[in-house]
Amino acid sequence: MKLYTFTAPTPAEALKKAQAACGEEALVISTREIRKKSLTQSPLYEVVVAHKEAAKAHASEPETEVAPQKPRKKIDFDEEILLNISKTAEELSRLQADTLGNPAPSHAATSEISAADKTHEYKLLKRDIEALTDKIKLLQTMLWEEKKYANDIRIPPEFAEIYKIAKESGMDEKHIKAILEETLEHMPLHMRKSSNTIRRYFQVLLKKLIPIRLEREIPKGEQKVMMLVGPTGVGKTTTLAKLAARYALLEHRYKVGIITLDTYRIGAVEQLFQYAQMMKLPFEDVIDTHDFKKALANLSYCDLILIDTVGSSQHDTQKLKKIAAFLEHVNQPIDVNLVLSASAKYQDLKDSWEKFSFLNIDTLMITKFDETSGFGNIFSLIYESQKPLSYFSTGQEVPDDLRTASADFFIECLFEGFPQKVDA
Ligand SMILES: Nc1nc2c(ncn2[C@@H]2O[C@H](COP(=O)(O)OP(=O)(O)OP(=O)(O)O)[C@@H](O)[C@H]2O)c(=O)[nH]1
Ligand SMILES: [Mg+2]
Repeated sequence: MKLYTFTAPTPAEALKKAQAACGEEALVISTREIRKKSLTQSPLYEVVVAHKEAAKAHASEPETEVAPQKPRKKIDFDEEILLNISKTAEELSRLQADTLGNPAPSHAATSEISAADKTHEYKLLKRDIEALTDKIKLLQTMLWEEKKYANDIRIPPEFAEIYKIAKESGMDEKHIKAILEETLEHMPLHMRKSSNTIRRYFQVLLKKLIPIRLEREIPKGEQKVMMLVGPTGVGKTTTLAKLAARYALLEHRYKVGIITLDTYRIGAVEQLFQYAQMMKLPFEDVIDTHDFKKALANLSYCDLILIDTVGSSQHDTQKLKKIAAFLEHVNQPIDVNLVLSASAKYQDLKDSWEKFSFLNIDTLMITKFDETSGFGNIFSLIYESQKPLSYFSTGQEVPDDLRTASADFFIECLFEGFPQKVDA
């Protein structure tokens, strides 16, 4: 990184010269007035910019190269640049305020500056200040984070806000790094100019990384069997009840049957049986693989069969093997859906995924959207597992708090948080 100095009668012109010589991404270190306006001379302003490899050949006037006083660690130098940019913006704002606050002095020399010139200069200053304010916003955001990571891959200041959002959402560092690296390589330069454009670019990019399995009609004469598996207490039974209502009573009018394999936990059968009774849906509870075959046969007239399973900790291999045995025992294709809570840590989600994936998971159903503020953990799981999302559970209310998965909604939650219901 080298420093270059540019001078001109106005800060805006000096900045323009700097950008022409060093490019738009040159970082402004300082701006100051080095010569006061007099009767015979116009004022002179100096802008010092830092740039990796400034294109000296294009500079419109000779620049002074200012060598850093002593060798420092790169990150210290960068920090100094960040702070200096804030100072520069302050200076620019002050200069602008001075200009606006002291309209044309009455002496002859200044009266030569036409009103049109002043308007033009004001517009230039305003534009530059807006650009700097945007940079400062991003840079201030960047000052909070771990320097080690920032130093590892150099995050340009324009990406600081997006880095912060991703980090605070609980997204895995490895994934943030991979996505940032890709983006830095491919994002068109003109899009890097404002934090809003970068934010929009990221939203679109992340959306494209979210696979969704859309809800489809069940073809006439066919039967669909869906099984919900997952860790304890994530909301399998509640989600299954919501799905039953959706398919039998709300969005569709299918014949729906319910089977539970969860005869292990006290009260589990009762919990689901009550939902089935309320919705007047056929219900079968199953203890072993033989029963399972019989239950499927009993419900053969149904368009959709929903199967609830016992919650298994990812460390409980016995229970997981038992679920696998049920799946292997029937010839019928069964759609296996892993239910996971959005409020779990990424590491726990990853452990669950690793333990359950041998069941040949078809989709992920994500619950408890209303109980978390960060969705980066789920994003990372999707990124890692490449499994599509099918349904989101957004609260405890059966059947209302269920929605079909959508990348738009998911990314909205990732960036803005889950839109909590407002009590009437
Ligand atoms: N806040 C919130 N709570 C939920 C959601 N889904 C389920 N719950 C609650 O989570 C608790 C557990 O739900 P269950 O449906 O019994 O969970 P499960 O996975 O079947 O639990 P086990 O069968 O014991 O493994 C209940 O109190 C549900 O009301 C959700 O989307 N948001
Ligand atoms: Mg349950």
